Amino acid sequence: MATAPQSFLPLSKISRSVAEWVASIQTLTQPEAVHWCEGSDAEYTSLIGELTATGELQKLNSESFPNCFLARSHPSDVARVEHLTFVCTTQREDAGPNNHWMAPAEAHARMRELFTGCMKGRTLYVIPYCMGPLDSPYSRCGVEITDSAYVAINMALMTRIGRPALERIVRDGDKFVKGLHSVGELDPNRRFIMHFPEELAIESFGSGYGGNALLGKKCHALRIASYQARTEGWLAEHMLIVGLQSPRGETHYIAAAFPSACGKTNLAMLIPPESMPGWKVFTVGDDIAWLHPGPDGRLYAINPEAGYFGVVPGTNPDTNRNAYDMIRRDTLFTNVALTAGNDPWWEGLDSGIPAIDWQGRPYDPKNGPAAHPNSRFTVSAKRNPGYSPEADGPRGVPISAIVFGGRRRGVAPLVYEARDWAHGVLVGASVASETTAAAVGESGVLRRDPMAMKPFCGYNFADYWSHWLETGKKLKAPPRVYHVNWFRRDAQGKFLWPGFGDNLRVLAWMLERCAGRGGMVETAIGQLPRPQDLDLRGLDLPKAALEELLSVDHDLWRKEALDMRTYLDAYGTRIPAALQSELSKLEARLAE
Ligand code: OXD
Ligand code: MN
Repeated sequence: MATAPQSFLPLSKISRSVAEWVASIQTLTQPEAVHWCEGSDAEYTSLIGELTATGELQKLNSESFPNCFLARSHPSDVARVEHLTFVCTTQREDAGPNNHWMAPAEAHARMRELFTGCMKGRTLYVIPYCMGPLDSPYSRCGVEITDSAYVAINMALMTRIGRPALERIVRDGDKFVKGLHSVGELDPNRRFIMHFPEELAIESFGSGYGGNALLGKKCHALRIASYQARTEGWLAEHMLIVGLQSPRGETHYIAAAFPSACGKTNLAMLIPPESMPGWKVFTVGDDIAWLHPGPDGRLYAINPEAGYFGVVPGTNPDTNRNAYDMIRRDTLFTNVALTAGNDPWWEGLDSGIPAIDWQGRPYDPKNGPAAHPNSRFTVSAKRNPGYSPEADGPRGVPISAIVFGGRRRGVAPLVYEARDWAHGVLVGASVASETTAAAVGESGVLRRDPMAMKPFCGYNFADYWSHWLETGKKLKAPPRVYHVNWFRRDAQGKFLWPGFGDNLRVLAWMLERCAGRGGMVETAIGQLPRPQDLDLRGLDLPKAALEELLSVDHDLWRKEALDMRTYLDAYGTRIPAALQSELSKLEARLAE
């Protein structure tokens, strides 16, 4: 039911259910003060002021980086903690072999112990937020309670927070995700990120790192939302959304899933190479897509976020000009290094010299990189010069193609197209990628990361693949599905493909295919472009490199299919028959 804006009402009076929940958490955590976040600019500035006064934020050079600040986290709290992240469903099988599981009662009891009295002497911030445009039927709301002002300012940049979100919660019939967070003592031994999808609730303790603490992002918009999406008939995915306008003037939108720190932000903000004049690129989102079957039988995407929490190292004018320009003002940096002139510095910048490392020590290469490999920027999407005007629209954008990809030295070619939606689900389910610094643990280890959702799917992957297959059946015009690998290397370990802006050459082929024009060759794994089907004008790529990039080695692929079968076996009888049959068809084609 629509209600008039209630700007005269104190926030605590707008939604009785939110107020009651806040009161119960106040009793549990015993804070010194309670601050309801309005979401105004003045409030943001005042929180920044408080954090600067306590030294939690450091103001950067205001001439070169106006209104930019640096936060340094605890050195043991720099990434997501997948081993401490749990999905707590009543039945263990509903969380699946892809998740760590704990019974809800046990998880609540453990968390209650940690949260009891944990905010003594601290301020409790109440952050009502909306994931997605405030007026979109596809958006969903939540309220995060936290004792971290750093979290509050990050949430202000990353989501739509404050009074309008609270008013939307009332319009939604007081349905919202309850997210409770405390940094606790930042003790890795007292750290848990718990999800209760059946209760639409999150409890996170002991970490201030974005992916563990900004609960609107991975916890809500992926883990809880993926579960909710299944019950409501849509998909919550770890995907960027990008709009491409061709020189013919046609605009198409692509959603692309890659594991963390594999270049989603760069692809979402791609700058066309000079040798491809007339192309324009618009960013709708860089990390998460909520996908809904639309009334016309196409799939529509919204970006639930309103800002970017991107990996800083490697960002420079050649890799991502828009991101480089975007983070020169109004940006929060976490765990980057500093120059002597108080500018932020990171590996991959070709100007400036690091003087202080990410831990605040004088820089010494013996201590490792100057900026942490998972150092981050947080910035409003409005700062992106390529921000799509459609990103704030309530209807979302129609998706022409879905792209899956991983970071793989070999096996997967530069690009291939799935034969149809069901084959596309197998292609997505088969994604494998080398791990990165975005999560605690060894980097560079190859692991299966279906749909790039391994750390983020809030329920059993077998049920998730069934849901993907069912969603396809509801679409009259499903997107075409692709797999890409920008990271293939030669025998010497050198990347074969230049990547970044030149990835547009591959996307342009996909759009030609969607328009029914692009050429291809059938292979056992799907359809690949022939060299002449890719626009390679102006690109100096050796013929042998192109041949290798577009090659499919049947022996390696037979091993790949076998590995996939072993992987699927872990999901037992819940695996949809249609997925098994797609794998059998692939095996049969490879045996020919
Ligand atoms: C992220 C991640 O921060 O995937 O987006 O870890
Ligand atoms: Mn991500």
